[in-house]
Amino acid sequence: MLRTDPNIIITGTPGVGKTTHCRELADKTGLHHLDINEVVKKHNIGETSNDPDDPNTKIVDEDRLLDCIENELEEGGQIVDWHACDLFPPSMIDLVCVVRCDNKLLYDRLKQRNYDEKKLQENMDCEIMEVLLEEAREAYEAEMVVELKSETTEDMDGNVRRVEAWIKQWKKDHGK
Ligand code: DAT
Repeated sequence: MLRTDPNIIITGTPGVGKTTHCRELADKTGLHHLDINEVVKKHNIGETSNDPDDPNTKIVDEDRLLDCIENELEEGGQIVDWHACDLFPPSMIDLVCVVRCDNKLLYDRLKQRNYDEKKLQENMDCEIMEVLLEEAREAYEAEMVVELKSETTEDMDGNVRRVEAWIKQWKKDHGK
C-alpha cells in the first residue's frame, strides 16, 4: 500500500529533545506521534536488563516491536519517537531526523531527570561519539538523514518549520 503521508523518525540521545519535537510536529501537522516508549509499555515488550547496576533499563525485542507498529507504519503519517533508528525498515521510512544538542546542556537536562552518574556518562558519551547520527547514516540513504540542533526554542521552531515544509514537498512529489 502506498502511504499518503510520510513516516518520519525523530531520533537522538535521551534528553536531546525528541519528544518535544514530536509533540510540536504532531500538533502542527496532524501526523501521529508514535511514542515507542508507550508502545513498549502498552504491549509489555521490554525485558528488564540483567545488569544489576542498571535494573531500570529495558531491553526491547525489536521483532515484537515491529509487529506491534507494522500497521501504523504501513498506513503512514507516523512521527516515530525513539532513541534508536536502525530497526525500522528503510522501505517504511521517508525521513530520519537526528536531534542533537550541546554536551553541557545535555548534561544539565539529564541531571534534572535524576539519572545516576553511570547512565549520565553513557548518554553523554553517546552524544559526543555521535552514535545515533552514525547509526542513521549506516541504515538509511544519506539524503534521508538530517541533523537538527535543539538547544533553544528558536531552534525548535525553526526545525518544526523545516520539517513541515519537507512534508508539504513530499506530498507534492507523491501526488497527494
Ligand atoms: P528526549 O525525548 O530526547 O529525551 P525531551 O524532548 O524530553 O528529550 O527534552 C528533554 C528536555 O529538554 C525537556 O525538559 C525539554 C528540553 N528541551 C529539548 N529541546 C529543547 C529546545 N529546543 N529548547 C528548549 N528546551 C528544550
